[in-house]
Amino acid sequence: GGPPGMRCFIAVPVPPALAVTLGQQAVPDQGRRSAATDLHLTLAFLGERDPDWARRLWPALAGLAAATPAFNLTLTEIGPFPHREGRIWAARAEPAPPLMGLHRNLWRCLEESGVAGEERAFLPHVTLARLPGPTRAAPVPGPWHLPVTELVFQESPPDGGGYRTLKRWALQ
Ligand code: 2AM
Repeated sequence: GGPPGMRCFIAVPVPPALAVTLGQQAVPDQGRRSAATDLHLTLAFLGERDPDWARRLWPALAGLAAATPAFNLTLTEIGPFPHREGRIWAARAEPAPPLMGLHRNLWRCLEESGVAGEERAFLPHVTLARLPGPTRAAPVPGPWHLPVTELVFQESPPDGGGYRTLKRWALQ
């Protein structure tokens, strides 16, 4: 019984103009491209959660967004990525202090709500394609610039892709 859980995560969305630019970059053969409207940089993957539980996080997340100045982030290169056994083709973001600070403050909020910290290290990236296996394609040097102006709370449907934005907060 009980309401079904939803798979969800908190992310920085990629604005449409940059999504178009990133969508024009080549991905390795047989890569399954992410839809332009799905591009994001995940700050916190929450896994399966009850929608009511998620809603109770929202005031703290609104407070965090309102207290965080917007900033620009450099995407340094596009290439293979160590997560998921190298089966991800992603734009790598520099671990700049404003991003790492936002990530730390977000996790402070989440831990106060009882969310256990993540096992995998935070390697900031925007996934552009999923690959059937590791690739030998060489990385493509950037830079590209990601304006970090919003946080989004998104639901990831079980069949992958087509994320649904449940809530959106503007940074300061
Ligand atoms: P990925 O793109 O590197 O696979 C929706 O699936 C978002 O949550 C994606 O950004 C995905 O990262 C991320 N995600 C999925 N499972 C995760 C996990 N166990 N730990 C951290 N992030 C995860």
